[in-house]
Amino acid sequence: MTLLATLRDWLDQQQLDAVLISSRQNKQPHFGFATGSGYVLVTRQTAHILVDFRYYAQVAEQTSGYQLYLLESQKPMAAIVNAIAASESLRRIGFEGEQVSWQTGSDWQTQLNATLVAVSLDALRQIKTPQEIAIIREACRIADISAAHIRRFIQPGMREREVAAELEWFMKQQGAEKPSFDTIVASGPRGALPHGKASEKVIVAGELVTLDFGAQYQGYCSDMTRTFLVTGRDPAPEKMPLWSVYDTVLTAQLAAIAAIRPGVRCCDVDAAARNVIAEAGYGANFGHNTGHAIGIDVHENPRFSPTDTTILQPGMLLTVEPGIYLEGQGGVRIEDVVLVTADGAEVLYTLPKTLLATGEGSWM
Ligand SMILES: [Mn+2]
Repeated sequence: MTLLATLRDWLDQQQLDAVLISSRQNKQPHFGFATGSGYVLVTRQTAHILVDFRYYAQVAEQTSGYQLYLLESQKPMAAIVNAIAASESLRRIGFEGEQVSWQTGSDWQTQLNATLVAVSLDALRQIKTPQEIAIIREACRIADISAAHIRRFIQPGMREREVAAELEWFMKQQGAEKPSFDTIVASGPRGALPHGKASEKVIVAGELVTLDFGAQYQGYCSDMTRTFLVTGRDPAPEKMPLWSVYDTVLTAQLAAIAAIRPGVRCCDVDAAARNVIAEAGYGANFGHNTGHAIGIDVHENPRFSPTDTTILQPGMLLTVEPGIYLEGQGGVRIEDVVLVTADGAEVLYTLPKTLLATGEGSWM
């Protein structure tokens, strides 16, 4: 079904006459590019895009099937929407309550001649179209080859920040528009920080280093985590316990992937990973969800969490990223992006998940 047909089915279900879309992420499929500016208004019969001068030409070139309006100070959104509402007798208009500020929502309530209903459109993005899946595959391919590159690049003595810079530069060379989020490089004890953004810390031989990063490609995100062993000398004996931690995280990650197929609840996939980690005695050291859906946003719904009962369907894309974090010692996380297929799951990365050493001539 097309984007507009899907939206109109949803309007029926919600008993709405129209929906006013204002968020960057929900406008993107209509505009064909990402911007915080402008609006999409979809009614039962017609579809409209309202943009200012900066975007008008690009929208005119990239879209079809929408009536276009130029937003100007004398012709603001409310005037245009009120004219459409009058001509089509629109009474109930949905708007993105979670995405609009209180101030904006209050203004709209006084300016728009319709009953405004706060809605969320995010569920409509859960099942990706074949075209979206193809784009995300490319975003994942960029992350995958960048992970292979950065593994060879990392040497003891480098700063985490230098590694992040090389990784982000390389992703752009491969076609990424930008990183999907601030690159995480967490080495040694900093590995205990699940979101340890790259710092000035020098990477030391024998440490583990966790890299969590992603590429944005054509407005869609990838998200990937690998934990490597920094070479230079054999790991110190006191680091050895993390080897079994690594094994536990990998076993948990594979168990979650094995649990993914249509009809399964998200919370059951979370449990598959969480049980492995709990049985190994690290339940308290895994304090986040097992994964999240991904697409236009890095973090979308549903989640592989203990409480999300969403049923998996083909075409959903989610991450699987269990981790174990030991304060003062370090941590391990391994993350893939997984496509829910007709009968199971497809991992979109190829880099091996066995513990790999850094450096060109690595011995593992
Ligand atoms: Mn993630």
